[in-house]
Amino acid sequence: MAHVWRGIIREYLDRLPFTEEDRIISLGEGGTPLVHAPSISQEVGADVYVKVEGMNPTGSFKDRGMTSAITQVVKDGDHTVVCASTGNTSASAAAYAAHAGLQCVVMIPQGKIAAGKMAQAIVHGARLVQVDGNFDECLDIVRSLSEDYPVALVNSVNPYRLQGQKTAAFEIVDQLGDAPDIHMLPVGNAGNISAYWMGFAEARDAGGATRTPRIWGVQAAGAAPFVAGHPIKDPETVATAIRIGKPASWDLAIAARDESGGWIRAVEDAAILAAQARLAADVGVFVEPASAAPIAGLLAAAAQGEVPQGATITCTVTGNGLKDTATALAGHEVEPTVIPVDVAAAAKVLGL
Ligand code: AN7
Repeated sequence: MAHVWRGIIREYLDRLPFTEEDRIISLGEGGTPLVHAPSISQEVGADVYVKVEGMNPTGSFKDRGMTSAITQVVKDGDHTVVCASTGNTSASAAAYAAHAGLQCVVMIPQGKIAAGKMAQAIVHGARLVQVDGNFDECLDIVRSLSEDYPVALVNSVNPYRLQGQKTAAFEIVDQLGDAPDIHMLPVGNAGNISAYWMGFAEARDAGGATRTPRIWGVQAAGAAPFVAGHPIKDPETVATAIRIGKPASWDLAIAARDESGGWIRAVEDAAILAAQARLAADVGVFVEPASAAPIAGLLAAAAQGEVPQGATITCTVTGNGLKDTATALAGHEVEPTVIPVDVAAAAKVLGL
């Protein structure tokens, strides 16, 4: 019988803080493809794969952390969850809360989240509050709310989020048969880089992997606190998902960078958009802008001769391009040709 994927908690139950007795809140997340990228591999002189996290139920990697966070909320008997979000966390929290029968409150920076993500929060029935401020300020509000009121915080400062998200590293080890030489991913609030490092380290300690990869994190130039070495006040980037200036998991991300022998660098918005187009055209994977940052960072590192030749490099592409079609189409002339219902006219317009 074909193996049917049962979601990350059931698949990795022995490596997560849950048991068979728990009521597991799952939408079947995880089990995402690791897709080889031949033309990018050739350009950089390494074997490059993308871990396509946009294939998750709500279209981003957040679902891995949300199945575990919401499962714990249910276990604790709480009824309302709250989060701040640049869009994907709110979409995921709204969906998992709906599935569990919980209330969900989301705080988003006004005017700065992609339309698809906004639609998800709305259709899943979340109480949407727009804040005249940025993500960092939204996070300050929900942290205080969760301290003073009976609402459970499901941002990645909730340790159950990182527990779920670390399973992506387990999958990469399972898919490759060992850890890669280098793992790359975008860095915003820095939960995911922390979770991957935990996952790769656990995979090595448990014997599934013989080593840990170097972690190369990539930020947008206008929102690069790790590159600056301190929080920044007014982050700005076309990649709204990572428009974050004061990452919550600061120390864990620095540890991931340094213990792995890696780095965190920045790329310009233009390079992010070019990498997004390249992934769509060359690999057949449509990602949102933030997710293209690691590819832009990889191409930049290769141009400077810093990619070890023949290395195996995995890149997490974190979210689905369908969430933000406006940004993807902004540089395109969209002028569909209209023809009558006629084969000859179709052949003519196609130059056949
Ligand atoms: C597509 O949804 O912070 O460094 O509120 O949506 O773990 O924050 C999203 C982050 C990368 C950065 N790629 O991950 C939110 C939010 C995409 C994202 C990141 C996000 P972290």
